[in-house]
Amino acid sequence: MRIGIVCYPTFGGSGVLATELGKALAQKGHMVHFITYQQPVRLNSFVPNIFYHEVQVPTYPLFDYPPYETALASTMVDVIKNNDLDLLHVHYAIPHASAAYMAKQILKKEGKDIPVITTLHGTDITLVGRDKTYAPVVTFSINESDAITAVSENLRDETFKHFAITKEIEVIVNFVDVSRFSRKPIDAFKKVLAPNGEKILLHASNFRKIKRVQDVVKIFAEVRKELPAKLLFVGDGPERSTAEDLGRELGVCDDIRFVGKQEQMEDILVIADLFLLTSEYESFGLAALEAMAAGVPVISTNAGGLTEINIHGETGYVSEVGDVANMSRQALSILKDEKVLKEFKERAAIHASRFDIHNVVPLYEKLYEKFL
Ligand code: GMT
Repeated sequence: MRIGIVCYPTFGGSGVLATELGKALAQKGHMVHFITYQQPVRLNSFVPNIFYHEVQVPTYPLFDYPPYETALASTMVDVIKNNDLDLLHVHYAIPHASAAYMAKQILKKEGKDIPVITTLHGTDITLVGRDKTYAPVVTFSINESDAITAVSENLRDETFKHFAITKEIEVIVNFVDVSRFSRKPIDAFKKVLAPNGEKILLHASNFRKIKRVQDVVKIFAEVRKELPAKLLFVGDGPERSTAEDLGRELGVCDDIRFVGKQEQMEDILVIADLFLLTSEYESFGLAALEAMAAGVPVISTNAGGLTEINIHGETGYVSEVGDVANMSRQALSILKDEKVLKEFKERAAIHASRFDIHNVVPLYEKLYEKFL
């Protein structure tokens, strides 16, 4: 098949998932054309049947806001026509689904019917998409898609709850390449971060408000009172300095390392003992799944789709949003006992393998085939 993939090229979960999907499809022999405004971060090696088309957004003094959606729709038309694409798969509704609708209509006038598949990822529905400035366009363009998928049952339910959707939404869960994440820890790396064998807690996100990173720091401070530990913050974003300030206030800053945005997550996750995800909402929590694939148990909230991947008492524990005391107790109960920690690590890895790339990518292929 000749497939167009549209996504955000950044470190966010939707872009990561879309890029990994494209790479997996290409490895299976499909021709995959990425259409984005920048090279996607996970598209970092040469794959013969992957093509990359950058969306250029020319500026003009009149434009306070350069019209990205128009440029994207025009690029879609160009790429679909010149590469005779069979379908277009857009990730994250805003503005990808509406740009795809526009491209589809333009191509229809020229006699080509391009099927559009929209995958909903989370904040495009639960946060940004619901805002009344976007909602009518989001509702319309989702309904105009030939197929709609959501990354968790929770997101599917939320979509029906908040938008007047007239079509079926298929749940195709996010996936992880288990073989990539199940590797041996690099000892030297671990020694630099935890020279005295301290336990390593890790949080990875875009540090937006919804992630409640201050709760991560508070949990770490509680854990630190009882055992030697280090906290690794991966990623960057608006709440990073809040986390740093709080760490200083709680006297644990020296044991916190901010390592910024990282591409080689598999090397970092494998040295961690516990992954913390304190979000107010997560449609799925791909970062937690990647941690589990690396054999790292997860302490998370029970928000959104998190309970679909983090199984309470098996792969980690879940708590009410903001219940720092409970999450700290849960973290300590895992970290304090080597035997318990080992069992949680094993179960996390086993559970993650249910979401292995080889189980999920065929579901997308099956969906695509319906339109060919
Ligand atoms: O979490 C973010 O803010 C990034 C966002 C994105 O769209 O890039 O992530 C969403 O999509 C991921 C991949 O499907 C999910 O694993 C995340 O849970 C979801 N984030 C939220 O729902 C907040």
